[in-house]
Amino acid sequence: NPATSWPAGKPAYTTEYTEEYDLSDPKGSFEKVGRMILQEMVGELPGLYELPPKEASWVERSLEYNTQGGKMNRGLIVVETGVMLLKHQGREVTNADLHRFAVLGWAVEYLQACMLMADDMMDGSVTRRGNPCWYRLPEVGLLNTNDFLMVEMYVYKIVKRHFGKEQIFPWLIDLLLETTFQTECGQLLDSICANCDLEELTTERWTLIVKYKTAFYSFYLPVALAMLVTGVRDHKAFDTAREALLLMGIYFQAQDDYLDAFASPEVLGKVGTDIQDKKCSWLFAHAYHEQSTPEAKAYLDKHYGNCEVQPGACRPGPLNWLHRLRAWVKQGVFEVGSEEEEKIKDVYKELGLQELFAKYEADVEDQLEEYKAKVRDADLPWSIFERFFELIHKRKK
Ligand code: GPP
Ligand code: MG
Ligand code: MG
Ligand code: MG
Repeated sequence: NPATSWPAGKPAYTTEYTEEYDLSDPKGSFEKVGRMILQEMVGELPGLYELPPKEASWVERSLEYNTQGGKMNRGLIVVETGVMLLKHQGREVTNADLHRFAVLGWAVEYLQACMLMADDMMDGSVTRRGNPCWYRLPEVGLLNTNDFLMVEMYVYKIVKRHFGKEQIFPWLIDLLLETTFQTECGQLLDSICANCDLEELTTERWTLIVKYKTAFYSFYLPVALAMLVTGVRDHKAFDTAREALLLMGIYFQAQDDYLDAFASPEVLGKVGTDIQDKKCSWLFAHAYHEQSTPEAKAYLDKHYGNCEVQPGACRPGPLNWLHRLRAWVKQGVFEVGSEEEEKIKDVYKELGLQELFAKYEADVEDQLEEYKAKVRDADLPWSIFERFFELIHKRKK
């Protein structure tokens, strides 16, 4: 591209992979590719972007902090899916194939990282992956906005570096852009809840929110990338995969909402904010609209999204409690939220939402079974969906 090939050395491509990708150590191999990508990306900054050492180190630290240390499910599933598809097509799986899948996996991980950096600021969250949220660090603050925008652009730089010379490049970019926009639509639906009446926070709205804010990028995207890069071109295959994956993605966010209230922050690596933030969560929508009693409704009307924040409680607040936060994270100790927040969790329990969730979970399992035949009919290996579901089914974090 004559418009962007400046300065000399740009664009830089990687097309050969000398390291061996060891499938018997899926996480270790995937992480290795992650290190390589991080070095490639940071390595360009002084030469191609004239960034002095301090700023280049800032970017490096931000990438380390925000893109590493997650469960990497989304990224790993690209590799697994790619392998299953090649085998299904009767093709050999080469070392280059594995690296290419992993690179796309990291593109998804970077996209996820930038979403979380933005989301934590919007949700006023405190911790992420067991550490303080990046924007909560005193030296970061609002600079987080630029940092997450940079991580977002790294998604495209990674894909360009490794796929820029290939025919499929525009399709990969299109899929990533489209998915990002879908996620932003979901985040809008999610955020506007703060300005809604509780009456409007229905289970229908919940489904719409989570389909867009979570399911497309977390479930459809990794599989669709692997499909594109292994040469799948049939519309029906993408449509069938999308349907089944959105079902799983919606269930995944139901779990996220459930864990927000009922999992311990030590295990989850983050402190729940949904009640305080007046989110249209799975729990709230069902508590208020499906299972409600007049007393429960009255309590929610009074306190949902409107809890008293205790001084020293693990909530957004003045920066001075950052020291305490760091200490808590170190010791694995978290204070609980306000009394009202805890009471709302009791209301959820009294309304039988834990049992209802178990029932919903069983329903999802049954519904997914119904996709088996459709998936085979679309000439896709069922193992992709089975494996993805196995990763998230009954998860505790
Ligand atoms: C998860 O919601 C949704 C996202 C991370 C998408 C964010 C989208 C943007 C366009 C920024 P959540 O707030 O329930 O996740 P968590 O519980 O992990 O904070
Ligand atoms: Mg959040
Ligand atoms: Mg959010
Ligand atoms: Mg959540």
